[in-house]
Amino acid sequence: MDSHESTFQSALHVMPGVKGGHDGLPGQGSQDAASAENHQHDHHRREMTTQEYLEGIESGDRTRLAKAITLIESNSASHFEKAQEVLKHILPHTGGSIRIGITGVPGAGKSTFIESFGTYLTGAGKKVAVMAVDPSSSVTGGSILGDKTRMEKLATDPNAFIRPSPSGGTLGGVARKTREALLVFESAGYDVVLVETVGVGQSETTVRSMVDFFLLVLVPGAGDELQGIKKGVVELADAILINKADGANLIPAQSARVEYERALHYLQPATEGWQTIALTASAMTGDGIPEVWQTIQNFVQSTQLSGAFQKRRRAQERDWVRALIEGQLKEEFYENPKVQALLPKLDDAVMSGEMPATAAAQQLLEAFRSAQAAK
Ligand SMILES: Nc1nc2c(ncn2[C@@H]2O[C@H](COP(=O)(O)OP(=O)(O)O)[C@@H](O)[C@H]2O)c(=O)[nH]1
Ligand SMILES: [Mg+2]
Repeated sequence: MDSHESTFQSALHVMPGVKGGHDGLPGQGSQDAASAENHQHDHHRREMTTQEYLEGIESGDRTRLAKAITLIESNSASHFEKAQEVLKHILPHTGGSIRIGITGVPGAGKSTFIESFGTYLTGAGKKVAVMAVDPSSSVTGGSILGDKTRMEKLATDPNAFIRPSPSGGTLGGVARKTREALLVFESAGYDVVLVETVGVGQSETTVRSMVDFFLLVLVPGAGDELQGIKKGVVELADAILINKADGANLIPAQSARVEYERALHYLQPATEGWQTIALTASAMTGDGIPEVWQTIQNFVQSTQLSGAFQKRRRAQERDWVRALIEGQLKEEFYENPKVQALLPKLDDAVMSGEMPATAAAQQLLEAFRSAQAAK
């Protein structure tokens, strides 16, 4: 970890991500941020108790809140248990925020939008938490939310908290940590939680599965406006924001909005009872930003009234249990020594055409089951 606590208190309230294992589940001997923090700042090297974490979250003190999130992001087995204990206690105080996902290709203006939108919200008296889901961050060193200069005002805003993506490999691990951090922010009284992701692979679907409202940020482009973005992503969105609607881009942005609006009528809406809409804004000038918030408020009001809001949250909880189980099972399977011993041979046999894939899978599963039974 190259950053220290002073980062939290100094000009930029951007917290460091946590390096660690690859899966988001407790590992052995992985670098441990929570204890590193204690070693740096707590000279008697005493681990914080669950009670102290809970008081820290409740206090609203950002340094202590940061510690609780660091605990959640830790990959050590002992911290995992403590984190789960903390989560169990805060659970009754969660659920009160509006959870918003934001996606869009690099350069669309997500960071600039978050700065503008986040500042607008804190100006309206809201407490705003910003997180990112970026499974590539361990490779790239954090490609999203990394650009602090685009979020200068928000980063120093006492009512905003920016937390970069937890680093470490799999989307599943990053997703678990982000979801749990989201609960910590909610129990600490944050009103709006923004979760940013880039359009890579499955990460939009993952973020969609943890938020109430999903915003797709686009820029007006030349030619067919529907080219170049995956239709599947449009279908996840509750609103499409054509950003950079300023200067020479204003007119193209407005016509792009009309085109999207038309196209959206042919698509299945992402949320039951809500017609996905297209908006224009300029994250740079702030034009259209209040309308984005108004749209989200309309969405929340109408889906809460219809029950779609609550229904989605319940389904998300259920799906989350399934996702955790699937992740854990997969993990255990591939870490099983018998499977590890057999896998390369069977891979070769399948690739050389000596063995059908089904037979190879069967043999591996049997090896796994027998190893489990012998435990
Ligand atoms: N003209 C204009 N430029 C913008 C706007 N929003 C973002 N940009 C610029 O677009 C570039 C990419 O923005 P950034 O927020 O980093 O995009 P991200 O990769 O999606 O986070 C930067 O040079 C921004 O200054 C806008 O509303 N209008
Ligand atoms: Mg960015």
